Amino acid sequence: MAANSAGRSLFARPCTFVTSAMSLEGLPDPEVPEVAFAGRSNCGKSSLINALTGRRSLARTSRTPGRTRSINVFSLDGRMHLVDLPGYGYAAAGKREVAGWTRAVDDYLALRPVLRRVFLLLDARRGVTDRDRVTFDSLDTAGVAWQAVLTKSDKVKGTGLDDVAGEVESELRQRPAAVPGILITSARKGRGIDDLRSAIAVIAS
Ligand SMILES: Nc1nc2c(ncn2[C@@H]2O[C@H](COP(=O)(O)OP(=O)(O)OP(=O)(O)O)[C@@H](O)[C@H]2O)c(=O)[nH]1
Ligand SMILES: [Mg+2]
Repeated sequence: MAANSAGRSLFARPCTFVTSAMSLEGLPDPEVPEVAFAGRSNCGKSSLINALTGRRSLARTSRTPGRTRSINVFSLDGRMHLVDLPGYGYAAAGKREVAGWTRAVDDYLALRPVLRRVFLLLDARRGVTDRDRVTFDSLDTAGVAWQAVLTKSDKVKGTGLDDVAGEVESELRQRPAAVPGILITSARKGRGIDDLRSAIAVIAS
């Protein structure tokens, strides 16, 4: 089956909410392969899950940062889990709360046995920030395969997108656990969504 049609048929299956966990202990038994969506607060993780699954509000989104505050697991017809993580870099919530969810994300990324790939989302308007590099370091240290995804590409005009994509690619070349090649997406316009579905279908197969 061609990659794109495998992606489409995987994502034509029903996708349902499984659970919302504040720590590793609250997650389902590690039986189904998982892909997770990580990145700065507000970079578009939850919106991308909705675009992939064609569901407007499967994952909750918000215009203000700090919407997702726990590890949210969705099941793609029992074949794969899509995991929506809280964002990092959001300072407006209580210190203790931020510390709690940051720890949960760090534990998840380093210790989850069924985690097959992390999609590391970067807002195309900002590119890579120092806080993103902290997560790059953790993923490289944990040896988790990760792939960069530029989000909100509809917000960048002209050659700006090529510039940021080039900068991100040159950073990835220094990163041992990074999967080469970045995906350029727009949850709003649908750009890159089929490519991301295909990448996930390859991981599921
Ligand atoms: N223009 C545009 N806006 C987007 C896109 N994707 C997400 N957004 C907007 O960005 C804001 C944040 O989106 P979320 O999906 O909630 O971001 P998040 O990364 O899940 O945020 P946290 O849960 O707070 O970490 C919302 O207002 C979305 O509508 C996109 O592709 N294009
Ligand atoms: Mg979110």
